[in-house]
Amino acid sequence: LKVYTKATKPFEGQKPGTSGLRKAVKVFQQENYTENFVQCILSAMGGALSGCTLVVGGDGRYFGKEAVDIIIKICAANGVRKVMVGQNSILSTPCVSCVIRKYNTAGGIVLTASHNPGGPNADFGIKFNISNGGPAPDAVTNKIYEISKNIVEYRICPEVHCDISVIGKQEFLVDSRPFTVEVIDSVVDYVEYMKEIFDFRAIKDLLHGAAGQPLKVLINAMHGGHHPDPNLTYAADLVKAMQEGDYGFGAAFDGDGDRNMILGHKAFFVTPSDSVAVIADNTDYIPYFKKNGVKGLARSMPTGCAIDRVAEKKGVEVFEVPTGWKYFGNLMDAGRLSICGEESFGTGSDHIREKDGIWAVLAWLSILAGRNMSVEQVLHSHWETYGRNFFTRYDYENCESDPCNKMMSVLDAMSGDASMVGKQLSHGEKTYTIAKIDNFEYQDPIDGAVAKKQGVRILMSDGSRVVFRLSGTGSSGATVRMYIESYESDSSTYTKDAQEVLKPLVEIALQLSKLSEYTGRQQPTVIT
Ligand code: VG1
Ligand code: CO
Repeated sequence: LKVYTKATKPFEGQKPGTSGLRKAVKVFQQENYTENFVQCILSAMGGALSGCTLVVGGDGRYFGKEAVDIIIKICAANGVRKVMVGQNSILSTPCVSCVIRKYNTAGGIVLTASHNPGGPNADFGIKFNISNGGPAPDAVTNKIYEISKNIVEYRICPEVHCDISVIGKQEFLVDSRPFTVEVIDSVVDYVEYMKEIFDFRAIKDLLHGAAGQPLKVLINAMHGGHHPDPNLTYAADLVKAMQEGDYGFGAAFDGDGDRNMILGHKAFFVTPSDSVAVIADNTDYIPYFKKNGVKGLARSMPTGCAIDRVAEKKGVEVFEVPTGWKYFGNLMDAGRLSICGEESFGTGSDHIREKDGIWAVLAWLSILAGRNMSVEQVLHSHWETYGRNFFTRYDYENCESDPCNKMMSVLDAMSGDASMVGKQLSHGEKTYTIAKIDNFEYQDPIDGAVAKKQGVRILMSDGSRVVFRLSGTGSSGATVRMYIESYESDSSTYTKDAQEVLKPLVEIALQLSKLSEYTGRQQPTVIT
């Protein structure tokens, strides 16, 4: 088969965000848009490209199959030896990570816009994962972006026609070099791995009620037709069904299966920041950790600090990284990080290099089985030991970009203003004193890479925190995220509603940032 070189022109804005390039489907459908970006990914691989194997798959949203077809044709023309594709283009994000690692491939391309809605009038996304199975670090995504600004041509082999509905290998000769497309089962490798990590027998006994009542479980695998973001607002169906009281455990996943929300009986809500802390505290019930030990823990900066307390008690390192799973990878590769999470419903471990929703559910079920407790009992026991980190996030979606950028620069200026430290801020009975204010900067302890301006943090003298940042996954306008956290060690507060406890700090944060003025919004789009 023949390789063609097609002339093209750069598109503006092919800059991967927190988690790949996310745009409206219509943007990806423009002539050469997707081709350009895929060529940039491959070109950025440099010497690692020729003769390599890549994994390709996604969450099955609109435009996924078209994108797979384009990727295969461009890979064929760029000297890739083999592409492993999920059957019908489907692989969850954790599964892509698992397959990359299992077969030692050079990387993979994930086709998803995750928690953004899908469909012809909604979003699509392309993300490159490197050979460790994790999202490409900034150095790689910056390189992709640089190449995208100057691209003049791409290579394509239009005659590679594959049937991705049939599992098995299809062989081609491209420019007289062999090229293989292997269609793989969408779940088999992942399921096998989960069976190694967890004690399925114990989970089965729990579900069947070997030690008492059977545990009834309700799962909502959210999909791209809706807003597939597992939180109390967008997974309202699940919450409502759980409130009826028939089920003891509920969970929702996002479109690509890497996020999770955990609910107990009657929709008792586990915040993601607590969830990861509980898992870290209960590793005895998970065979993988009994075998490998727990080397270190981590969270993203805006995530509630519950896991820090677990790390302290266990005497292991704890890391605070910028938002986005790509920042955990190096620590895991270096053997310094075992379990980590983000407040945005992301939980995971070093079993792969992506967050993993199904893994989180299996971890929770293992803990419930091991401790013979309900979700709510596990949480209460956790708070009794460690105190409770109340946490909430306010999202203001799709605002006008300019005023939001302005607000962030005003906050940034505050973070450099020494006179802010010691300032007292009050609302009602509550008074907070600013202990520190900065724009979060992270230096990767392994490769020294520096990520700057990752969000303005206002740290109060009692350990409470307020964080402001702009989303890097939206496809239009600006989304402001405001994160509020406060720690309580008085057990009479543990059963209180987080919104009630955090109200004064929320009001203080809104006043300080003048958020309503800048965004024009009186209310957030979503509270999580
Ligand atoms: C959001 C979350 C972040 C998460 C990212 C990707 O990013 O806040 O914690 O890692 O989405 O998740 P941002 O920049 O919009 O705040 V996923 O499931 O969309 O890959
Ligand atoms: Co996701």
